[in-house]
Amino acid sequence: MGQPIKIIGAPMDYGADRRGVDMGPSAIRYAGLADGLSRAGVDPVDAGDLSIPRAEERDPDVEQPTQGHAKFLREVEDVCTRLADRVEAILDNGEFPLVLGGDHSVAIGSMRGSSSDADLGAIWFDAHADLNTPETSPSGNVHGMPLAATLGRGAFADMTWAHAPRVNEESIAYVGLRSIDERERDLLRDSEMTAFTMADIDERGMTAVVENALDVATTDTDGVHVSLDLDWLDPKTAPGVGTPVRGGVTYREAHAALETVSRRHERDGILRSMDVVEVNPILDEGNETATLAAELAASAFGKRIL
Ligand code: 6HN
Ligand code: MN
Ligand code: MN
Ligand code: MN
Repeated sequence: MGQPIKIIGAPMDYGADRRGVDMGPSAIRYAGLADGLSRAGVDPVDAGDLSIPRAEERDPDVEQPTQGHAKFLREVEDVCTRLADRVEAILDNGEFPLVLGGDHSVAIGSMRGSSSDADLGAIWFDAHADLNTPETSPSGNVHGMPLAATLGRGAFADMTWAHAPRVNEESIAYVGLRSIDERERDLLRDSEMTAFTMADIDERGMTAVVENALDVATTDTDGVHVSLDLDWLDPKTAPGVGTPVRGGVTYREAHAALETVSRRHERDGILRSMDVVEVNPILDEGNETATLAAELAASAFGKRIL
């Protein structure tokens, strides 16, 4: 057994419109995450959940940034600050942080913590670009903003809890993009990030695309953060998500992607942290999206068919 894996739940749904992603950590555990990781040959230790007040007890619109709109931003700040501290402490202890969301805004905390002592690359497995700022967001939902927050774009520039100066846009690669808002597209085009869309996967195949994404995320960095949003998959395979987009990756492509990450990790020890987000058990069918989330985590840590 290699480095112990510390599982930490962040049952928060402040960043999403639909209630239910706060149940993601429970559903992923129930689906057999720890067993799957053990069978993959790693040593999982469950550190439990961060305690997070229910959204109903909060007012979504207090203390907004001066421009634009970001709902529950103060609550997201509180959770992500605590999460970043936990992630950093886990790494300082020689363990691997595996964060269970929660909506995708938890990645702000994961990346901030994971990059506190390291230059961090990232691979973003997602249908969406998550690059809106409070100024460009059509929804005001912070789960559409975590990369803008990490990179300190727009209103996030002065928010030290969000901006992670040791994450550079040159070291971020998207895999599987297929839904981008209009103003978000301009932000992406003007950036140095690498974006592999579904069309790239169609043309070149998943394994080649992920190898390329890993090259991007490992160049001039000390390690890689993998952020896995379950709406990356096709909604027929992963129905339990709040923002489904047709035309996503298949069951087999998803496993191939995480197996490619795992092979590179076995060779070069590249992985530093990971989050698995946006599982919504209320919208799921028979916990299959949570089950897939657990399986894909096991694939990332070395589960093989033979
Ligand atoms: N996610 N681009 C849309 C928005 O509201 O900003 C959707 C974001 C979805 C975010 O799935 O993590
Ligand atoms: Mn430290
Ligand atoms: Mn996302
Ligand atoms: Mn998404």
